[in-house]
Amino acid sequence: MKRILIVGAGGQIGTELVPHLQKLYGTENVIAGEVREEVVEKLNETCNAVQMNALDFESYRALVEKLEIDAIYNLVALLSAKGEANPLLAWDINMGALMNSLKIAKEFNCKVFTPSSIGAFGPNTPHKNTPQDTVMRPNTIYGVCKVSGELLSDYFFSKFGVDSRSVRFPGIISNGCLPGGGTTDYAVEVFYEVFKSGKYTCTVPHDAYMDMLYMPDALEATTQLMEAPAEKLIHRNSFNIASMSFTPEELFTEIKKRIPSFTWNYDIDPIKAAISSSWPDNMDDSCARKEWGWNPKWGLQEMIDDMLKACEQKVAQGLY
Ligand code: AKB
Repeated sequence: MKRILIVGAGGQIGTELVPHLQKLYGTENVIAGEVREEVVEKLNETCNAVQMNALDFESYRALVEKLEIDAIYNLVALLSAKGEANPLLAWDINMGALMNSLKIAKEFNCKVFTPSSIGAFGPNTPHKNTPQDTVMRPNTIYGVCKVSGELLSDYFFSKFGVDSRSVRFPGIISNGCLPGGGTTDYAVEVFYEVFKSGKYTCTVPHDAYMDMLYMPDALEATTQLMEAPAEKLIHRNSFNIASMSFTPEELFTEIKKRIPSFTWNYDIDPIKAAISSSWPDNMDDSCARKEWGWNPKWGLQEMIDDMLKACEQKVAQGLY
């Protein structure tokens, strides 16, 4: 990979993937594409950013041609809870951006990375040690898009030879940019609220057990998979990856051990409750380990310590 375009670069993953890729491939070779003008301005302070709309095929295609892009990271998506509020829009955005990315990649021989998610699984999926290949009947539009996206990406590989790759991300915990509209967002928001108000109201049930992942491992997974030798990949779209699983109650209890004054309560959002109960408890990630060496470094305890340190500073600086 020499020239990389990150599409949807201003979101939770993109904000941290941009500097990660800059370190690996050189600042001048990483271009951050983003639709929101004010976010493009902010991105421009630290990288080459361009205003683009992934749903506008002709202008997206022209940009890839002009910049001689050879790898696309397509991060455009409405997340699970937001998707349920507007399912038809979620389909148009999530699938429209992916289809355009794949068509353009086919024409210009680009590699493509697209995140899938634990949201690709559904209520009938085995929840414990969820296998790589298993029942996938999600009942959210976000999940329907993720399964469709996995199949479409595999199809573009087998039919047209597009080098498409993907991981099924758990809920990602990070301190660069807040997520928005996801079911797992609580596990990020709480770290800021600890320092802002000392209390947190959680909209996900206390016992909703879900896979989670710390951002440094998410970034490592992305670049490790993209650099993996093609002949080693039996699966492509998409790999289970896992490092830790917990419930809200477990997370908050661990935080309280460090900040004894912290308190929390619950005000359950029924949509998030239904979504979280349909997702795996913990995925079997042995295929990712075998095929491209997935080996996460961050567990629950280290992640909490690191998040508390970072979020305390951000709140003190008035950044959140
Ligand atoms: C969401 O909660 O929608 C996302 C995800 C797990 O894909 N964070």
